[in-house]
Amino acid sequence: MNEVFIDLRSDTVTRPTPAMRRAMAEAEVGDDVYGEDPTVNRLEQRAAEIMGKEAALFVPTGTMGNTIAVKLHTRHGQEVICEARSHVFNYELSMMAWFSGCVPRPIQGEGGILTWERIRDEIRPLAPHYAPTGLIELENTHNMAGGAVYPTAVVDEICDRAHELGLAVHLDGARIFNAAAFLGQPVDRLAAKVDTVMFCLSKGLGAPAGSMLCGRAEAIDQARLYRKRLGGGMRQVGVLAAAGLIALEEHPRLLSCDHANARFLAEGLAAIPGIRVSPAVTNIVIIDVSATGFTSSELSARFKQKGVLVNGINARQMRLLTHYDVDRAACERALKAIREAVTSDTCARRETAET
Ligand code: TLP
Repeated sequence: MNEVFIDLRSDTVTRPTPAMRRAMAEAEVGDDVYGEDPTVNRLEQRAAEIMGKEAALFVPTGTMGNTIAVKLHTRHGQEVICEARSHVFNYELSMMAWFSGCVPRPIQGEGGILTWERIRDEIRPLAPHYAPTGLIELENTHNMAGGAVYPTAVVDEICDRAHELGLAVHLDGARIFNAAAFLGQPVDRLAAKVDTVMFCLSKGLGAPAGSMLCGRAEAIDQARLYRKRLGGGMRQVGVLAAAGLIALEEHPRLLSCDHANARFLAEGLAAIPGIRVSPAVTNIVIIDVSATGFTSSELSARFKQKGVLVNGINARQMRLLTHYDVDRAACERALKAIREAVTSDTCARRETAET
């Protein structure tokens, strides 16, 4: 995308930093399918250490990490409990059905956050009419709930109770480092009780590609085979792991800047007529634009004309994400452009909408 745009569509859009590019150019590599890429091995070891798990697997995408996790914990014909707006249910092309033969059992969480109370009544035993529950899946931070963060005690309780029933818990921690920055707790504490956790190097942490799936050594050995089945055996991929290592070691401490920028954006957006803002907790701001008289796709086009990229979630809602490539000055410019795009003929549009 052209340099002139301020890109708030996602935190996936960051480009590798100069340090990452240098590390990529200099990376020691080998064939990772033979386990011979020293940079990948180092990344997997560090990811496991930082996440407090026995082992980790480098996967090309978060979607592949979640897909493998669902497969690890379930059998065909089971249900996966997840939140109604979760990524695994809404944005992964039914991978849990396609690869694992499972159906989702989506449950509405309060602000995107599930509790054991909400989950408990949805757990199904094998019975003449039921598909039994195979897995509980949580998302922290919760993307479409505006970057909402799970209180760690809530995750712990879900895991404890699930384990008592012999059920595993997988955490989609695509943005778990944002949750950790918000809570002021280390990521291994947040993920202490989950059976597997996937996190993305390529979102807030800024790497060009890659995610990690972490868990028990035996599970990760099995996951390596599923990755190969999915076509994810990546050979001399130390060139990407090198950027991932920088993302993992250096970038978590920068995330609170993104959070401050998101709050700044949220406050500015709330002052624009017709825009309703959900509280910005981490780096995601969700706005309802219905009272502007424009649909979100109309606004996307208008913002783009003014140099700002924002995607709609649906006709009424839009999502803005802060990340390494947008600083405070860019947020200020974005707010100015958004205000102009919304207010230039809002009144006229509103009158039209009301008649
Ligand atoms: N999220 C992307 C889009 O797919 C919506 C984004 O722009 O936010 N879990 C969560 C919570 C995610 O937000 C995403 C990507 C994934 C998993 C999948 O990661 P990738 O894109 O690497 O497959």
